[in-house]
Amino acid sequence: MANFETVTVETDLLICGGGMAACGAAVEASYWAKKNGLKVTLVDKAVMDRSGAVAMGLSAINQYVDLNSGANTLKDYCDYVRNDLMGITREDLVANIARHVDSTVHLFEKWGLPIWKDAEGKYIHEGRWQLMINGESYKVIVAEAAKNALAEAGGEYFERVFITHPLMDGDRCVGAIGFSTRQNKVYVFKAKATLVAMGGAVHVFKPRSTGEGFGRSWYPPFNSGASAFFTIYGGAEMTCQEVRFIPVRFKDAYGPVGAWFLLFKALATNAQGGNYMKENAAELEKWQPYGKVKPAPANIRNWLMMLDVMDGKAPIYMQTHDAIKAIAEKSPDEKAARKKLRELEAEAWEDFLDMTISQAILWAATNVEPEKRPSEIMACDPYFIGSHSGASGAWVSGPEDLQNEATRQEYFWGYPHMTTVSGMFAAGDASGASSHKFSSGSFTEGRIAGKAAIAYIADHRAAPNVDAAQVESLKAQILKPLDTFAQHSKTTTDPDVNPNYIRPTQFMYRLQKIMDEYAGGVSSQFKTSGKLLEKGMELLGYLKQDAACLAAEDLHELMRCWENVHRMFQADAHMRSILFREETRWPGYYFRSDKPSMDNANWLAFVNCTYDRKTEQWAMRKRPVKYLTA
Ligand code: SFD
Ligand code: AMP
Repeated sequence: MANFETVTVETDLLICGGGMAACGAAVEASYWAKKNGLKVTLVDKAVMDRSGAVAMGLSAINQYVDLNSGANTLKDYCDYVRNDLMGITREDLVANIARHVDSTVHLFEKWGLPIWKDAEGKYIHEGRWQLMINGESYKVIVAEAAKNALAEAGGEYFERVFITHPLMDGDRCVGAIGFSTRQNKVYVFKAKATLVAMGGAVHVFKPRSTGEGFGRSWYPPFNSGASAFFTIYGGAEMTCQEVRFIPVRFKDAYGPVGAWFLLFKALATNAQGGNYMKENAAELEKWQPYGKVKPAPANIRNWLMMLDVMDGKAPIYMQTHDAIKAIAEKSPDEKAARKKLRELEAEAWEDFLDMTISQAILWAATNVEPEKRPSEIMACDPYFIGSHSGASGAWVSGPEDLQNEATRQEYFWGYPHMTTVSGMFAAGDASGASSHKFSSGSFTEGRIAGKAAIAYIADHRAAPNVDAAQVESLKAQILKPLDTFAQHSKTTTDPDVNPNYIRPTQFMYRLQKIMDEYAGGVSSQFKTSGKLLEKGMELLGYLKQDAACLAAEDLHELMRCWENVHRMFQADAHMRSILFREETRWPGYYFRSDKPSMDNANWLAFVNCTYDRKTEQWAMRKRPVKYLTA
C-alpha cells in the first residue's frame, strides 16, 4: 500500500492497551523508568479516558482486601478465589495482586474517585470484598493519573492506534505493529519489553441481542481478543482457555446484579416465586467439594438458575420490591421508612447510571419501578475476561518470594507476570489463572508487571533487533483487506455480495454461529460435547482459510477485520481446551454432555496450550494445580 506512511517509534517499555491494567502499568513503570533513564510508551486503540471495560464507569470496586484493619487475610482471598473457580487457580498470582490491591484503591481515592463512606468515615462495603463508589468518571480519573505519570517521566501515549501483531526477534518479543484508525499510517513500535493489556474478548459467541440491539452485550464491544491473539501468535503458553465467563444480569441491557444480591440482599426466583438456590440444592452434591462452599461459586449460582430455565420455569426475577421494602421496614418510624425508601430507590437507579446507563434507559422505557415490581434477570452470552470470574489468559511467572517448594518449580521462571516469551509481560484480562482481580486488581497487576518489565529492561539494555523483512511482510498482511476490497468491490452491484471476498461483519456472523451451535452458546443452553467440538473445529478451519479473503472498505473496516481475526484465535484456543479437558468442571459456564461430571482425580489441573505460528500447529498440555497453603 503505497499511500500508507510507516511511523517508527523507539521505546524501552511498550504498553499495549489503555485500560485498567495498562493505566496501572503506566503509573508504576513511569516511576521506575524515570529513575533508570528509560522511556515508556502506551498505545490504545481508543481514547484512554473512555476505553475498555470501565468506559461507562463502574458502581463498585470489586477487590478490596482490607489487610491493614485485619478484617481479612491473604489466605481468605485465595480461598475465595479457589472455591469460586472450582479449584483451578494460581494462588501465587492471586496473592501477589491481593497483597498490593488496597494501596491501589487508596491511590484511586487520592486521585478523586468518590468511595461511599459511613458516618464514621469508613468505606461502605457492597459485600465482603466490594466497595461502593460513585464511579461514572472512574476511567477518566485513572487515565488522567496514567497520562500525568507518563508525562512526568518523559513517556508518550498514542490513541486510536490498533495493535495487530507482536514483533519478534526469535523467541523474544521486541515490540508491536498496528495501524491508525483515523489516518493512513502503520505504526512500528520497537521495544525492549512489551506489556500486553488489551483486555478480553466479546462477540466470539453469538450475543443474545440481535437486530436493533446488536452490539449491546455485557462486555464492551471494543475488547475483541487482541490480548489473546498477541500472546498466542507470539508463542506464549496460554492457560484456562476453556474458562469463559457468563454473568447473570438484568435482561437485555445487562445491568449489574451485585448490589442487589449483596447490598440490598434481594432474592432471585423463578416465575412461580420459587427460590432456585434452595429448590435445586440437591444438585450441589454433584459438584463437591465446591458445591457447598459459601458464597456459592458464580458458575454454580448460574447453573441452579439455568436448571429452572431448562425446566420451563422462566422468566427469572430479581425481587427488587421485596428487598427495598425489607430494608425500609427496619426504620424506626414511618417517616424514616419513607425517607429510606427514597434513598434506596435513588441508589438502585444510580447503580445503573454509574456503569450501565442503558439499563436505566430500558427500565424507564418499560415502566419498571424497582420499588413496586420485580425485574427480569438472565444469563448473558459467554465472554473471555480473565480478570473477572473467568480465567483465560497467558501463563505468567509468579513472584519469587511467595512460592513454596512445590509451586516454585512450576510457577516461577524469572520476572513476575512475564509470559513464557522473553520480554512479553501480561496483566489484567491478558494474564490467566488469577481470577477476581476486577478493576482494582487489574490496575494492581499492571503496576506489578510494569515494575517487573522495567527490571527486565535494566537487565537487557541492548537495542532490540527488529527485522525489516518481518515488518514489511506484516505490513502487507495487515493492509491486504483494503487492496482486496478496492480490487473487487465494483464487480458486483451490492458490495456485500461478492465471490472474491468476505466482509468483516459477515465473517463475525459465521464465527458466532459456529461458536453458538458447536461450542455451547446461548442457543445450545451452553451445552456442547466432544463430537460437537470436533465438527465446530472443522468449520472453524474453513473460516480460517477465508480469513485470507477479508475485505475492508476503509480504516474502520480494516479494524473490524483484525478484530475478527483476533476473535477467531480466541475461539480456536477455547474449543481445543474444552475438548482437551475431559470433564465438566464449571456447569453454568459450559456443560460437556459426553463428560457430565467433575473428575478431580484426573482434572484438578490447568489446561495449557501453545501455538506455533510457523507450523500453525497447537500443542496441548496439563499443568499441575499447586496451592500456597492447604
Ligand atoms: O460489577 C487495544 N468489572 C468490574 N470491576 C470492578 O472492580 N467493579 C465493577 O463494578 C465491575 N463490573 C464490571 C466489570 C467489567 C465489565 C465489562 C462490566 C462491569 C460491564 C471488571 C473490570 O472492568 C475489569 O476487570 C478490568 O477493566 C480489566 O482491566 P484490563 O486492563 O485487563 O481491560 P480493560 O480495562 O477492558 O482495557 C482494555 C484496553 O485495551 C485496549 N485495546 N489497544 C490497542 N490495540 C488493540 N487491538 C486493542 N484492543 C483493546 C482497549 O481500548 C482498552 O484500553 S461488575 O458488573 O462486574
Ligand atoms: P456483579 O455485579 O454480579 O459483577 O457482582 C459484583 C461482585 O459481587 C462480584 O465480585 C461478584 O462475584 C459478587 N457477587 C454477585 N452476586 C453474588 C452472590 N449472589 N453471592 C456472592 N457474591 C456475589
